Amino acid sequence: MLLLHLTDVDESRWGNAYAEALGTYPVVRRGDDFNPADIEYIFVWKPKADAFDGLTGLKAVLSLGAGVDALLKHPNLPDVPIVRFVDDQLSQQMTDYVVAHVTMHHRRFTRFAADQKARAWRQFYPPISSETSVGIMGLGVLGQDAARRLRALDFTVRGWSRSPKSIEGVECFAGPGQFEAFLAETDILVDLLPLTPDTTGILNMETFRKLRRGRLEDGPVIITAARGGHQREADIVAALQDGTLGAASLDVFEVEPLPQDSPLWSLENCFVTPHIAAISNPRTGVRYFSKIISDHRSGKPLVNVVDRDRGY
Ligand code: NDP
Ligand code: OXD
Repeated sequence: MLLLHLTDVDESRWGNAYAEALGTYPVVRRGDDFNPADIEYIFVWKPKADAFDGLTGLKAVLSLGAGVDALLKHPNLPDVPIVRFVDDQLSQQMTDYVVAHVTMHHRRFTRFAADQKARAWRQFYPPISSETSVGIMGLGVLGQDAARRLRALDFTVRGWSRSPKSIEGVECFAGPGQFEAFLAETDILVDLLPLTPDTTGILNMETFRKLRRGRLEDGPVIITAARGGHQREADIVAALQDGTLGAASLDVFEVEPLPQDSPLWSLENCFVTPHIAAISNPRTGVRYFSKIISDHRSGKPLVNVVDRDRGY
């Protein structure tokens, strides 16, 4: 039996789609009449404190989110495998967001938008894409997809991960020891890391000061679309004001929704979007998790299982 436990999401839409996809395999929601001991799989997003109570027959937790940082902090998380969401459409959406913001910043849209508002005719020419380097923090499912598409647009692409990688056309760096070298020739920094103790607060003034200066007029750029816990927003504001950063695009924030009094809302060189870079799609999501359930029930191993020690 599959139990759905989704907060802030249209649970009935997912429930109906699961019922259709899983056929005779029962799907239940909170409030339905069922025996908790019969639940084999639970599909969650922002589970409440009692979400796992009585689930003595549980075989796996299925996470609607690709990021599992909040789930891993659940005080009653059972000791069963956690499967996270991995989906081509999710990757495509994220890459669409990254490409849109990289190309905007490369062509200095924040500067031209400000000039237009001021009716100022100020010509300047950005470097060509091949002379502009995009550094991607996180070379996992999302980071590698973004890297591929940025390469196709002729940007110089660099990437940083925990373990060493070899990706065609991408200069790869790994671990804390190579972080400075990775930053040193990066003009546009894209954050696609998971939130773990090691990555918390990594987007801070010290990091920004290590980015390459002189290639992009006005200074280097950051694009964050992973987790707000990575960023020190007071440092981002200061860096955008003192020129350490030329511009930023932020999709995630330390506190969401972004508080009304945040200075980020009104900085001319900052794009703010409300955590919309990529959203899990019920159609492809149900197809993905239904296959995982069916395969697992027929004896195949689970895929995309979270490593709890690594934290992602
Ligand atoms: P993956 O687990 O596939 O990839 C994570 C990458 O980060 C890996 O390359 C990993 O290195 C690297 N990494 C992890 N820790 C470190 C570290 N300490 N130092 C350097 N590199 C590190 O994740 P995804 O690509 O699927 O997703 C990334 C994140 O994006 C999610 O965790 C989620 O928080 C966020 N997200 C945001 C969305 C939004 O709408 N804003 C939507 C979907 C996801 P290695 O390869 O060596 O393991
Ligand atoms: C996710 C998200 O992790 O939507 O999937 O942020």
